[in-house]
Amino acid sequence: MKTVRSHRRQLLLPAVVALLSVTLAGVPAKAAACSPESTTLTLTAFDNKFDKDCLAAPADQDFTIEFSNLDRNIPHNVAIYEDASAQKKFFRGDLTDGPGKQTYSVPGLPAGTWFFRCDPHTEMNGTFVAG
Ligand SMILES: [Cu+2]
Repeated sequence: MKTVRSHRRQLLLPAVVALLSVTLAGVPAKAAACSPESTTLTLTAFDNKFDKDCLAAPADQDFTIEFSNLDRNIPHNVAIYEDASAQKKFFRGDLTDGPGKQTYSVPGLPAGTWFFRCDPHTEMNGTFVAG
């Protein structure tokens, strides 16, 4: 039993080290797709698309998203998650019936590069930069 266990550990450690170095070295510091300019953001949904694929807000500061939905009879929203898996939610705006407008008040996000989408139409999505 003991030999099997230590053997496993010997295999695991190099694998973890390899994974870490790929993670750290393999991704060049990519310039953010957009950068924060204001705590008042705007976003429009039209023809089942957002007009932006990148939103940005200062980290750790509450902000608003002035959301316009121009699609008649198609509800859209804006939700912000850690990543595209949508497992960790930062914010989920109520659905906005179209045509209509709604201002979302969003609590400050930690610094990082996150993900936003429309929940009913997950192909409507983009990058959210908090920095
Ligand atoms: Cu939608």
